Amino acid sequence: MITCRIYGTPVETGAVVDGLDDIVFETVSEESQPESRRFCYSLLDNDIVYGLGETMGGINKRKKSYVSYNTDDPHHRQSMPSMYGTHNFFVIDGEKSLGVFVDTPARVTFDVDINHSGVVSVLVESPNVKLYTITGEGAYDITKQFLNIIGQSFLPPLWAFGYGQSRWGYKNSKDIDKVVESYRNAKIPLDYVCLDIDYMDRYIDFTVNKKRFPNVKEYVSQKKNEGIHLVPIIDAGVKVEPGNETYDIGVQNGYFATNEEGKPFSAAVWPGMTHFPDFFQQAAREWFGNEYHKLTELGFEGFWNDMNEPSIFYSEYSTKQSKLDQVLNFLIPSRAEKQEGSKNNAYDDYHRFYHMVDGKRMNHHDVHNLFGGLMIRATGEGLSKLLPKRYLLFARSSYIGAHRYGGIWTGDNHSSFEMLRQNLWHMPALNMCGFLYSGADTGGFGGNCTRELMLRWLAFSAFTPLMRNHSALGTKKQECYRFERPEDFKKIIALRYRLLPYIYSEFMKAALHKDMYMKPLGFVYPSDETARRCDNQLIVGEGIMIAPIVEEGATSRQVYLPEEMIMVRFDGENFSEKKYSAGNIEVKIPLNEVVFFIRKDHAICVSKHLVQSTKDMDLWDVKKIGYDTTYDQYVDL
Ligand code: MIG
Repeated sequence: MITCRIYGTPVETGAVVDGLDDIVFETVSEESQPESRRFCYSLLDNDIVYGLGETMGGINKRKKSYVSYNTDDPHHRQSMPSMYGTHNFFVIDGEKSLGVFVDTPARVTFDVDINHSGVVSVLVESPNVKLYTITGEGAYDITKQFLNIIGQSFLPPLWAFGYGQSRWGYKNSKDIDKVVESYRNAKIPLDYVCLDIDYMDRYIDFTVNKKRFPNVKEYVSQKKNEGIHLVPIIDAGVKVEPGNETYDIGVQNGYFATNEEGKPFSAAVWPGMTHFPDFFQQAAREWFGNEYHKLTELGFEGFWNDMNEPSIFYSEYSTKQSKLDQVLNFLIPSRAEKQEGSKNNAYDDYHRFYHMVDGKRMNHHDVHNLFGGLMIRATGEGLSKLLPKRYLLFARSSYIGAHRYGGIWTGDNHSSFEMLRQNLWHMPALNMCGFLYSGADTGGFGGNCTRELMLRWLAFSAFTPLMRNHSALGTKKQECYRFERPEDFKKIIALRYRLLPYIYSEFMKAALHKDMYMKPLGFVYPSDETARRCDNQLIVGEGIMIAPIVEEGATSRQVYLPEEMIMVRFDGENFSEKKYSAGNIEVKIPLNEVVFFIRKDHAICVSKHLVQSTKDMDLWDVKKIGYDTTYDQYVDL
């Protein structure tokens, strides 16, 4: 059962779109409105708090504080309060269970059992909020009720489930060719390569640098014939550049966010000074979404959206630089970022521009957490009009509801086992908030990735819908073929491809049935206390349990089997199966192997042959492994 209490006059966020007739709405009437509101929920000792999407920490969110205020902070650490997205849904699960969705674009702080308070305290920094509470039969049932009202996940094409290679630093078609050739030579499957900001002409959205990509249209189609999709990045800020069509149309029609004087607000990001599209206006969303035609006409079918918190280096108000500084920063954008205080200015700057929200001029700060998600919506709506088939889209900043238009990746993590564990913890929490298509920068964005870390991380990412190796400029290159014995990497990515009939099928089922694709064990075995406390294993789809090695130096690990299961080992060619009864087992997992478990009385489908790209994949050419039962494959190209 779902109840929604409406306080004040909340902004329509677009998160809840379905089942409205079954929700009990109550308007809370009051004489005067407070500036902020606090809601508290008491916890029993045994309660687990699940959810909160893209926040740091484990599967159980207890004993930490989280702040929903979309932030570009590339130094990921356990103590960071905010990440890129706002996903204000959590479930308290124990003897009784309760789901809570705090629907507001305002800043929200969640103190979850801080100092053993035994309380979840939610502070909303606005009088206006819709507070949904959901009761039901435990965490899984409550989450499914929530997924039912926020609408169906975006459906990516099959190739988006292939393996992708990316790196900030690929400059031109030659760089891309080298990457593709090296993967093909090493016989490591690859489906797409991402183009980071250097493909653009001076970081201007919807342009392609002609020197770096001379015949881009032919190039895109040539790569597609080789089974490789190219996936360009689009940033939120539109360069101030009279004569550029995107800029001109935006200015002429009032499609940009405005400053205190009502003129387009200027903030510096990669292209130098930019204006931010006012994604709160429907007309602006349509315009921006349609601008993608400049790229879809060249053959691109997939995109990633970055800097949509929005990230700000400095603004027309926070620039404290000499003319020379400004010129240098303009010429060398990376210099601008390093300027003292440039990042910290963002918080003040978020108070210095405005949007038109349902005909009302509103300060950005008050609707901050919605901005990124609305960019995803603009992009997704545009692409579904421009392309006859499914597109790939994943973005950095998001709000619940944006999952209907695209996926997300978890931003600038770094090369460490801690971040691999975080990736495992993030996945079910994101799934709870509708974001089924997601994944992390495999191998880590910042820092240098070791061979061991990359192999272990790939063995986990092999199960996440988005499986992309991405790294930052200046870090050690981490394409799989650069490490010793690339055949070990091939083995793991081969497993991903052999499992694609299952992964793709289970993803589609989860999306169409408004279900989760990756679940904590406690969702599936709620009355098993050991399963509930397990935070290094996950259920993937209906039939698989994974228990990856996420500790540095480990060569084996303990795996908890809540029920009898079949352990499957993949050696690069063959799947070997062995039955184990419920309980703890110690499992050796060599660096170049993937081990997973098939749940009792479940079967799964695997491809009989390995392909180098999903383009050559026959999803029906499968064999069944696991228990002697049927498997309903969902295939729709
Ligand atoms: O200020 O486009 O998270 O994936 O490689 C950094 C360059 C901008 C941040 C993204 C990252 C991307 C990088 N971007």
